[in-house]
Amino acid sequence: MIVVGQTAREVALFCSDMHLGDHDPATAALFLDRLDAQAHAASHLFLLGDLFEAWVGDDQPDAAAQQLIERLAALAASGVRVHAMRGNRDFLLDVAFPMAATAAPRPFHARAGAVMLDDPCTITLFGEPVLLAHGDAQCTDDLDYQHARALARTSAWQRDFLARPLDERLRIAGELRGESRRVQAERAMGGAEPGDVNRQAVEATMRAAGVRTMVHGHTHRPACHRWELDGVPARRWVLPDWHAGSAARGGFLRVDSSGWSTIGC
Ligand SMILES: [Mn+2]
Repeated sequence: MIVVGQTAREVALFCSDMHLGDHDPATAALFLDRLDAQAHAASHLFLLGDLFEAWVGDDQPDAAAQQLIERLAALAASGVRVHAMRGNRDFLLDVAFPMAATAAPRPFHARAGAVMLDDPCTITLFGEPVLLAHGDAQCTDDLDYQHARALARTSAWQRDFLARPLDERLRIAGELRGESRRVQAERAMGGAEPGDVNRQAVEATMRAAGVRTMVHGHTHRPACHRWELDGVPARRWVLPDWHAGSAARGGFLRVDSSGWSTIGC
């Protein structure tokens, strides 16, 4: 169990959905700049999925990814405890290749000095159990997505995919992204909102974990929702996604001994 707050000086920073990659150097620069400004004061950093726009395996060739990995490794070396969770776009992050270790790329966690987190997982934050998740597993209204997610999380699917040459994996991922953009465009043109979490799925996940506070990303709808779960006050913090530009967005959730706060980009 990860415990933050054993001393009053500890500080946890949460973020997600940076979607970094060579397609968008401005957002990579924005995130790395804001990370530099905040992380030096943190004892624990939690990256809750979709760090990367696409991830075909730990040999993903993006220079932006390499920059983030180097920055995380430097933070880890300076004493910040770095944790990373897989999202729906980078669900192959730190997944072992089905080949001899000498032929496989060096795993993400070893390069970044990070500890990988299960989705969901519970940590203790200043004495309170808090559930961390990416958030896509709770979007249960989208049955097509949940079916695809379940398939791509099987070890058989992952072994088959990672056994393919890098060029082929990149080509397949490009085709899948095209498909995702097409579906998003169709949804947008139909006026429908992008998917959000399902309330019953959130409550079931929180009940199973025995928590009254949850932190997740994925939906790109930053907020702190407060309600009563089984008669007890509950909170659900949703992290923002990151995007550079004239209406730049992004930000961190910061927790220290004095409480919870958001830091915009
Ligand atoms: Mn996501």
